[in-house]
Amino acid sequence: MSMGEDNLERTLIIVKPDAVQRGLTGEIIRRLEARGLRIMGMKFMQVSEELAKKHYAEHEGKPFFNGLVSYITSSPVVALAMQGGKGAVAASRNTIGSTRPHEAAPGSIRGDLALEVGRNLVHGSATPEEGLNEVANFFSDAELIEWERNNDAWIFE
Ligand code: DAT
Ligand code: MG
Repeated sequence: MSMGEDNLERTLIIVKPDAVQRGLTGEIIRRLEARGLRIMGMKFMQVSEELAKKHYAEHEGKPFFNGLVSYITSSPVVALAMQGGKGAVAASRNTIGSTRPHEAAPGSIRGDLALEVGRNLVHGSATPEEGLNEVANFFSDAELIEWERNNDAWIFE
């Protein structure tokens, strides 16, 4: 890899319960991987109520908070830690599309595959700082692998 690890950004991706139930797990991972993000951790898991409340702490007290927690804990998810160079977190958010799928651009995951905010298929960290924190909430260090992908030099400048 031609870039230092210091330049890498991390994002927590969650393939949410609706996406897993709809058989869209592969489609969602495919789009993010094809964009160039490199998988550094991945697991199929049931999100506990405790982890859900921690993950969505910024939304505590909002009217949709309880619905959000019950949605993310309603059925298993696939959690991924992904990384890329500068701007990778912003790029992943664009690939995911606007929070409210009916406003999401066609070509984005939500814009192509979802309609409603409470069934928006996928989570992605909003900033590099959020990415670091959220990945740490979902993955232990032992579950994360720093590795060199053979084609990194063709994706990371
Ligand atoms: P995002 O998931 O795009 O990062 P967010 O962090 O603002 O969006 O909110 C987290 C989740 O909360 C979002 O995926 C869906 C839900 N949510 C946000 N705003 C909402 C609203 N106004 N009504 C209902 N659900 C909402
Ligand atoms: Mg968010």
